[in-house]
Amino acid sequence: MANNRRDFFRKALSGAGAMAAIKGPQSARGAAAPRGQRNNLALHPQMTGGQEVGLSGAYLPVQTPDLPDLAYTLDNGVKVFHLVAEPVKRKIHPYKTLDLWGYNGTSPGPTIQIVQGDRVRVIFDNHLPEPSSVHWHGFEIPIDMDGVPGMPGGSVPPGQRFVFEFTLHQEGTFFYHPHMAMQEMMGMIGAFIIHPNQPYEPRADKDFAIILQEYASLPNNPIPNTMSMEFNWLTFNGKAGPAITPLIVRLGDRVRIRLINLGMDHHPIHLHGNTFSVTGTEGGRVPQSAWIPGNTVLVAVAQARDIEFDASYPGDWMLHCHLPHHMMNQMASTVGPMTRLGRGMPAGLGMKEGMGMLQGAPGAPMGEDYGPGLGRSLGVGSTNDQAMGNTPLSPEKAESSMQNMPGMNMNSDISPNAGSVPGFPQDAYMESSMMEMDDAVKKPENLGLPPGWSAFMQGMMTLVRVLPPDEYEKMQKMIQQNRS
Ligand SMILES: [Cu+2]
Repeated sequence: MANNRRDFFRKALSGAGAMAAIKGPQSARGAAAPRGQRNNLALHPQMTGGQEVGLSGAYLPVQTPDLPDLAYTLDNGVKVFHLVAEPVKRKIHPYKTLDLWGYNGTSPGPTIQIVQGDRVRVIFDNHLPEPSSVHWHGFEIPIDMDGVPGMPGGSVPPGQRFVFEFTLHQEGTFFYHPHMAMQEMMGMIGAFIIHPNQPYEPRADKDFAIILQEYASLPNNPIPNTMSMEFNWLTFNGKAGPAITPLIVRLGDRVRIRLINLGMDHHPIHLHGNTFSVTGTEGGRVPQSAWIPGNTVLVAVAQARDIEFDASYPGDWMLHCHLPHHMMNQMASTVGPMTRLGRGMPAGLGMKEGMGMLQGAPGAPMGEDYGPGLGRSLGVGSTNDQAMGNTPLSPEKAESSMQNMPGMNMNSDISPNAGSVPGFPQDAYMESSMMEMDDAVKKPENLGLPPGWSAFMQGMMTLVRVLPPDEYEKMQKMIQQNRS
């Protein structure tokens, strides 16, 4: 049914009908929502680069790469949003689709954008099979609108509706999520941007939002293990590198990136080749006198951090979490027969071993006794009895997929006795994660990157592409064509 609805809206959005269905000022932003999404198309006041204005007129809309905005209607000056919690399939990578929970057909949920001082009504429908809620993280609103269990709207039964309404006097980078921890780990979060009614100085030309998430999902299993303490898929806006759409900016632009974290880990987000200032937190704008320069900002769980910089240096600059395990995809134990012999091993261990706490248990900790199961499960379900490998591909397929990759050719770059060297493989992930997939992630935003680039982008990793004006204009044209 969801698919039918999506098809309907996709068709509708290609014509003029959809525009009439959504009230509010029109802008070029109307074409910017990803294709194939539901009616999340939001319209923003007309804006142009370099102008960031508050209530007096237009504002610079935040772009949330790979995610749509949530549309609103106006009811006597109140901005009315309709938020639906529901199960969602999310293709986080060309070769990995997860069964997540999210909102309005996407996970993370769509971005909500309003202006400081707005009165907002959110009609919340729970289409999940268990109670859910919406908590407005950081909002200074009446406690009966806080969306926590015990309060109205804090535990909305399946199939039920609750209507939130409040006036927002704050500005900054906020987010919404259920006040149910395991639902958060199934993907349920969305960005909530409150634009200031007096523009920030200096004004930004580009404004992006990125939500940081993590999932534990072994090969061939689409359902994240929300009890895991070890995550092997790390995402920006619900995509893992190289599937994350790069941030496209024009040389000379002032760029703001809003980073939002809701998961089990903290993420030190690092930008190459540029020094930025931390200009905002989950509490709003930081006064300029308190800005901190840096190239890495730690975004702790439940925090937001805004960074800003002038894009003065042309090039494709990496933006990524610097935790080594967060720059990888499909991480799995790289020791023992689970990886090397192709037949796999049972991965399920009991609570003690599965959580990585051996506490004097007999056997070889990283060998066949425990290696494959460490940190992966609670010893329930099929992983307990079935042998499973760590790689989605056979060694032969993995090898052929990277035959032409410099540094990744098994025949020339891996020593013949590699399989018998303890600890192998480490950076030669030739049987699992590191594969060239340029064609699978082809889109205008990736044009001009060197062949094989996709093999080196994994986990929480993307590019800030600082393009000279002529290249920038060309790419924007192609992006628009691709969307229309
Ligand atoms: Cu990280």
